[in-house]
Amino acid sequence: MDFEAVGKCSALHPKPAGLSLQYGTAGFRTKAEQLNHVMYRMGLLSVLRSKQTKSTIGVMVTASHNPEEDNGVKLVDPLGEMLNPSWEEYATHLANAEEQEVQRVLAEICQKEAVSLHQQASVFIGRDTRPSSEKLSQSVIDGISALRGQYHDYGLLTTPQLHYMVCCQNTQGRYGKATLEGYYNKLSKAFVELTKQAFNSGEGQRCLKVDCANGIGALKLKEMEHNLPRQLSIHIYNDGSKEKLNHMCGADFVKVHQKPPLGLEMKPNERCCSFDGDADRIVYYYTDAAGHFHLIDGDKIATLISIFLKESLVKVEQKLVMGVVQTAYANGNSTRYLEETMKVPVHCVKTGVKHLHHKAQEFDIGVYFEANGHGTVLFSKAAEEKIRHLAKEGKDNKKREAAKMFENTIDLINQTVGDAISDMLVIEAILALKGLTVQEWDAIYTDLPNRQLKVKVADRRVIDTADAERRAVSPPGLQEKIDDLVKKYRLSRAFVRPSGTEDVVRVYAEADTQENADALAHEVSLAVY
Ligand code: NG1
Ligand code: ZN
Repeated sequence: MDFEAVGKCSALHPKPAGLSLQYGTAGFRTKAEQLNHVMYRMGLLSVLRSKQTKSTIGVMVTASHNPEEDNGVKLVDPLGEMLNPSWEEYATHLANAEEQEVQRVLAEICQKEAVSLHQQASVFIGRDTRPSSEKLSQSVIDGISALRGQYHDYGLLTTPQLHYMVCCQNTQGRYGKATLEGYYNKLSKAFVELTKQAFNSGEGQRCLKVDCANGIGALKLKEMEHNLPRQLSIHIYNDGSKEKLNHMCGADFVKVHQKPPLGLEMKPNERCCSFDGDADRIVYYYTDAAGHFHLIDGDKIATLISIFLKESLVKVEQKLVMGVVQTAYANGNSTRYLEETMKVPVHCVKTGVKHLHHKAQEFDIGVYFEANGHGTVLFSKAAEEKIRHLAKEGKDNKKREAAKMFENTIDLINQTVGDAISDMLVIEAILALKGLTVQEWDAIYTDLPNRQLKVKVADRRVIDTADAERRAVSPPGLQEKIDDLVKKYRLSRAFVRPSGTEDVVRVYAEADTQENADALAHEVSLAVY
């Protein structure tokens, strides 16, 4: 194939002079007005990746929890996973190529990856509700069309919905139907079945307030709501009709500031949750009678789900190995609770969903969550088959019924990536089944007080880390300084790492009291300069 059409069209999507971007942990992210060329080129790259894998590839236009003026793009691999690391490099290379080099870079990728240009290409596209997203996704389409790829534009989707569509398409429907209706039906059917017992026991309505960050989550939750049992009464706030996306609301705001979002009024002990801007993260929270705010983050979500799955395993009498995967940001007390009380193996990996996902694949049941609320559960093929077989053919009635519940849990979980809607339904089902209030869930263990800070430095790449980002190996002397500061406090821990999505260094500290965690974070941030 000649790349002439690519060249012509490329001129319509010019790269701003001198601009260099990197495909980071969440794809490309920056100010929306700088992304036209990146979108076009990711359209091109998705066609090559599709030809090479002989599968449908996804392209999602979103900047998740970042400000409304930003945007971003990431590619989704055939089974709904994040893009393969060597292709991340091609993405960076292609995005930064000067106009006249684009065709050559494409040819190089084709040669290196033995891409057969005669192969058909198919790409699925989704986008969030940012004002810039529609135009930018049109640039993706221009790229796909320039290489004569086929595409399906789903328009507005949550990020995890696009991952789901791609996975369904490439597994010939075994994972579900690659339509929004298919997604809603799969999840709501599993939820209805799973909660039948709890909801039919005559208990009143269960209310949940949901802050949708003024983003796509509101639209999609509204589309799904009527499929859910009326015993779960969902109240949507920050639906985007009044305020700006992610502004003083959403999962990231609530987690980082440890306070409620704007636009959602909380009465004492009401169960509330927040999605982020593309609905792949979720955190829960409530205020107690004294007006104190309590955050229930990804670590506590992972713990609740792990407890439920462990109990389910006992009921079906299956010896499947379960593991939990966390990052350095996991609260120290969550790790202790999982390891010491629950006796579940816990692994710490580098920040970024792809690292967690990869590690979780090593278990029969791999639960992974970032503290910020991004996470899901993976079931090995063998584990899933065992449970489904038992649910269908099990001789023992009790065990068969337990296996059916387990099967519904599996179907309710979006295994391709963290999914706020799916995670919310899993949590609501578990709380209803176990008859737990939000306070009881919160009380499973007590979080160590902690603080996260951002530090602007001249070049964040001078910081290099090891041991799943828990230690700084450069610049020399920094780790020693951090060690000395940590020694000053009780139950303390601190680390620094360069962000993969923002031009900042992140500082994390925990200690016995909030004052001490704040002081330690502050002192460590001074050591970073
Ligand atoms: P960076 O900017 O690399 O810290 C943030 C989150 C990650 C992950 C990515 C992608 C924290 C501390 N970091 O990465 O966990 O979610 O964004 O969105 O929350
Ligand atoms: Zn997100």
